[in-house]
Amino acid sequence: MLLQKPLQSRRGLVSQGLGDVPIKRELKDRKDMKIGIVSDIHADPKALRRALEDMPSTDVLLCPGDAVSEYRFCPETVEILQQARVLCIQGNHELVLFGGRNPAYLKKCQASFAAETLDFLASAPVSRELEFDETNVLLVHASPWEPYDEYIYPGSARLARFATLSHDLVCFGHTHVPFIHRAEQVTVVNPGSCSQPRDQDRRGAYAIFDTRTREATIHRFSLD
Ligand SMILES: [Mn+2]
Repeated sequence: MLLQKPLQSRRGLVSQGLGDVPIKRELKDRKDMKIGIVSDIHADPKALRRALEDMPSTDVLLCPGDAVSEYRFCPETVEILQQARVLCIQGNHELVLFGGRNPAYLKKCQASFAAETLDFLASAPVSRELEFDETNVLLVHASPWEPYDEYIYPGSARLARFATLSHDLVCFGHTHVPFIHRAEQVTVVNPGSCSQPRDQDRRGAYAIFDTRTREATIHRFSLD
């Protein structure tokens, strides 16, 4: 059973989640920002570290879900996300783990790991709206529309619908297939997975969005 409704009201979102308020205040007046987007880490701290090392300098980092796996929580991954002040949402894997569908494993995690480490992801929202340098950003794990778990691949007929959103940038993951799409005024970015690519390219992936040019780029790095 899901604990939260995936897309929450606009007003509620910006104040939710750990670290959101101080970061928003700090970044509020910054111009020409680089937004780094890294997704579907699946409890692989080595791949996450590689992605962050490979990434050019950024002003803010976003993770649209699946930082851990429903059967493998990883405190090291969470520590990296906390240190880098990555703004996270929950993916389907966090929803299974924290939503009570894997109770025995959740109990084991609660006995093994610090509550604040678990809470970093357990208290994360399932969608988030943010604003950086007049760029309105929507972060969801798979899709902004019910049932919220659709797999949206490059070339999907669903992509046209993004033009109906009021955001400048929509980021999601879930498919582990990176791509950038322009639906009229809306830039759609799936950064792929930093650890488990599912396209033809065996390298890890992340994305950068530049608020000055409003251009997104996909970057690949070696996982060997
Ligand atoms: Mn995933």
